[in-house]
Amino acid sequence: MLRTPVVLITGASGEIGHGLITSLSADRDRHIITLDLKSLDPGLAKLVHEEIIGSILDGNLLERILSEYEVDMVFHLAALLSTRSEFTPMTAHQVNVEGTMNVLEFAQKQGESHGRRVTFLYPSSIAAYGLPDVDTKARVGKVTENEWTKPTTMYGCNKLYCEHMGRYYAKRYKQLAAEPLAGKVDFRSLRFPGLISAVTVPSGGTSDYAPEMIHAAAEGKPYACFVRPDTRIPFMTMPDGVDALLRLAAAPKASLNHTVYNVGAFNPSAEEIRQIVLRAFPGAQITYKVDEKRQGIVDAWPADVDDSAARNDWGYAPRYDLERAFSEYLIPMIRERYRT
Ligand code: AKB
Repeated sequence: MLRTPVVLITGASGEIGHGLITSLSADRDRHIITLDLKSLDPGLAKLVHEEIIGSILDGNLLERILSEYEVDMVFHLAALLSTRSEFTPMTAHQVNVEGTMNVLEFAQKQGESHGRRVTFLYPSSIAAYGLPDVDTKARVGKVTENEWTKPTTMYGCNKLYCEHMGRYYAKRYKQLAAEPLAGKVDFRSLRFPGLISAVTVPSGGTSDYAPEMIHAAAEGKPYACFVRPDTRIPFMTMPDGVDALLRLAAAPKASLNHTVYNVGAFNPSAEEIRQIVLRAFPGAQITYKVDEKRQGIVDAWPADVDDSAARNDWGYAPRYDLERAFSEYLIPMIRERYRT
């Protein structure tokens, strides 16, 4: 039983959790507990106070955590990504929507029980957008948070709905009750672009072609890219993604004019990524084998995002543009990772 404030990270063994645990654990006053179906890498497990193996769908388990800890911050990372969700839409809805509802309700009860606001960080996605066709996508360019939000995937629908649900908990929760109950959950969400990590490889997403291409080249494996060369969506490096989550978590509440913020860093086409990778790994075999169905998903995502609200409200400032992302982060670290 730990009655000092703790941070809960759900889905902690995934790609974002990896970087987040490392950064958060630098603050020794903050205890971290994690909840995931999969166990953490042993190096990360050492950095957390308790690693709980289990599901966000397990109400009894959440009750147990509620009784043992005073959680005042939640990073709710658990989710099924866009490609995987299309194969199992019911499971996607259970994990991405019902699971999120469980974790929001958990945060609400935490706030009611210890009396402090629970900061709730929710990574949403560019999948919340749905552009009707590639001509419109090319014409509109950067999108703001409130336009073109007609997602075309189960995952995108789940993310958009949960953004609304988070806002409901923060502002209107049980609005007809005698006592005011809203505001216990301080919901803050980022719409992430494709994230590219040098230390982990994603699985189950549709922006995966970029990280897959880079990691395959470094490993000396051939790679067939599943989208057309001219495909363009926004990306950012994982360190910038983790930094954005931490900055948004630390921002004074009064400075936040929105609950959901776009964040982006660079938006190369698939062919531009291929050319950079070929310069770094001249022998790499990168070809195209377009999967029209997955292509359709990426074609509905915006070519770029307008993230001026994040920059103005809480100082979002990615360290890596396209050039620096590859020369200072991805290429050197990935080379190191696969060095034999
Ligand atoms: C996915 O491809 O599903 C994710 C995302 C863009 O949210 N990486």
